[in-house]
Amino acid sequence: LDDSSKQDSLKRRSWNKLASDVKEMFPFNDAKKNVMPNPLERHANDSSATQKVYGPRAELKKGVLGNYEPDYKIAHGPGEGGQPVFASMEEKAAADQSVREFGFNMVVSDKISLDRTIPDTRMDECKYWNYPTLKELPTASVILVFHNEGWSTLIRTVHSVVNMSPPELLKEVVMVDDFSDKAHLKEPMEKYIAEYNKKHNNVVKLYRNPERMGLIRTRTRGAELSTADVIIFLDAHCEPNRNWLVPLLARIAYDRTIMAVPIVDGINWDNFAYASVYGAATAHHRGIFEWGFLYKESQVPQKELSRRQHNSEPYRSPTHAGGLFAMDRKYFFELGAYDEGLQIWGGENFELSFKIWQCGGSVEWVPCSHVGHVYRNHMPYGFGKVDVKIPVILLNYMRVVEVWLDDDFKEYFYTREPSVRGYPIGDLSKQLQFKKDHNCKSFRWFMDNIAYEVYDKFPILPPNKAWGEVKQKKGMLCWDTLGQSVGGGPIGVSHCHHYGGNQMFRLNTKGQIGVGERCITAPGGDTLHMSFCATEPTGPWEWDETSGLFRNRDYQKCVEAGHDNKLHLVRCEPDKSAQMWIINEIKT
Ligand code: UD2
Ligand code: MN
Repeated sequence: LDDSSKQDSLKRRSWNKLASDVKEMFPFNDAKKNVMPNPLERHANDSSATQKVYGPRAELKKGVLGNYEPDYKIAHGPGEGGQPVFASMEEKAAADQSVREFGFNMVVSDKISLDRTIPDTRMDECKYWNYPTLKELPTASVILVFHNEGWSTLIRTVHSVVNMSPPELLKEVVMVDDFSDKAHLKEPMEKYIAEYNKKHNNVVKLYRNPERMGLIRTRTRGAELSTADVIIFLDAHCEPNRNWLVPLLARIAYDRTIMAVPIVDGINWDNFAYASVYGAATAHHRGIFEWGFLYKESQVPQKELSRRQHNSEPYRSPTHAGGLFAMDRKYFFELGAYDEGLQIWGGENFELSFKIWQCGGSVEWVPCSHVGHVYRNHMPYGFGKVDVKIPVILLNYMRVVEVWLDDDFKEYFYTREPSVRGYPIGDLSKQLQFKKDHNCKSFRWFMDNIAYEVYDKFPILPPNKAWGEVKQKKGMLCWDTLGQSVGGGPIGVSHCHHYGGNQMFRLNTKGQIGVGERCITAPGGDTLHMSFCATEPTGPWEWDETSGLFRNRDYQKCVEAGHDNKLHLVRCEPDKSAQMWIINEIKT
């Protein structure tokens, strides 16, 4: 066996193990189930809580009380048990084409049953929880918004939602087509849904947008069209796991101002293998952000974990990835739904989370609810006609920042994204009025009490001394990351394009050079490289505006573009034009 086929067989072996776990994890009437204490008990003294203490699991009858475990037959076929599936050599061209078109390998997806089984990725504890009865729980509308999604991934989402949810709780699956133009999403889909509905009590409802609205506005529309107590958004390429629904609804039944977020498992875009993103499902993570508002996940701080008695209990999270969550429908609209000024994609997760936290609600991640999501290879769709000169995502972030951040925190965002400062972002009066009317708390309160680990992971940035393109004083070339990432080759120079991006650098007042969320270092004292930014936002860099010298204090050397068009540290020579740099601000 060569190395790669060895790895492959290892991978397959571990997947086989998972598949057999599926069987092992299945007994319903295990006597062990009596021994787990009841995690809902901790709320018994809380007057706002449902006062009930629920009985031990063994007394519960399947399908009567909240522990809904579907009849899960072990099936044999491609992708069953969440195993990877591969395209054949003959299929490779079609597979590659489908990846370009959808961001997923649809050739592989098409081989997998729409009702396939997946491994149970929950913590073992989850199987011993007692939940409210189906009658005590609110009903749910699952909302799937989609734009030009592939057939089998979209339809498998519908099937798995229906297969994995107690019919008593799943009132409807609301599909909202965001102006797709693919033929398979027209009549063929309508016909398919009509047939499917005959067998499933008309559970699926299909609506279409008259124009491209983007995922954020389409979700608000989906919520308007929904009729259940709770709305649950999922991306249109998801596979919910066992008993995913009840733990989410139970939190909302307990407190309607909780946004309940399932743990997102990964489905591979190329082979559709299903796996827990963090391996051991007991290591909890939660959603945070850096100061350019790139979404991040990191381990839940001990302080938060120890607020709970059981490791499978929900924990609070500053934010969430955006796609998958449950909320009381009325509460969603009481909060004003999503800001209507947010366009197409991005930032809406922060808008909703900050609004919830600052105005009295909370965001919780629920370890006993797992949902698989296919992470794309790339984003296959464009944003349609948008009248914005900066990236739409940054415009969205700016709206969130301007409404929900305090002035000092706003400044950290503009330090990280200096080129968008002052860009017109439209009317915010509705959002600001809401914040005032609801007496919402400050962002500092949110940071200090909820998102405190952000201070450690992403230190507050000192102001920029200069930012923009770093251009030769007597030449036409600019510093360019050349698309290098951390651990990659040296960065260099190329023709100045004035678009920012790979040519946008920031030198802060403490000597650190930033580019996007990364930093520039010269680890060996020669070439310059992309690296993770140090915990302290400081560095050895100095730029002298008059001489143009870019000096590294650690090595007492200066930056020069070599004949290889890479940036090098060499002996400083103040009169050498190859060492003279100017920094021009540019607007992206
Ligand atoms: C993540 C979220 C996604 C959303 C996004 C930021 C997860 C797993 N996914 O990106 O839900 O919060 O971040 O905004 O947390 N769609 C439309 N109209 C559009 C574009 C997309 O309906 O104009 C649909 C799309 O078909 C899909 C959903 O919106 O069902 C999310 O889009 P995505 O899967 O491309 O986003 P993703 O997972 O990269
Ligand atoms: Mn997605």
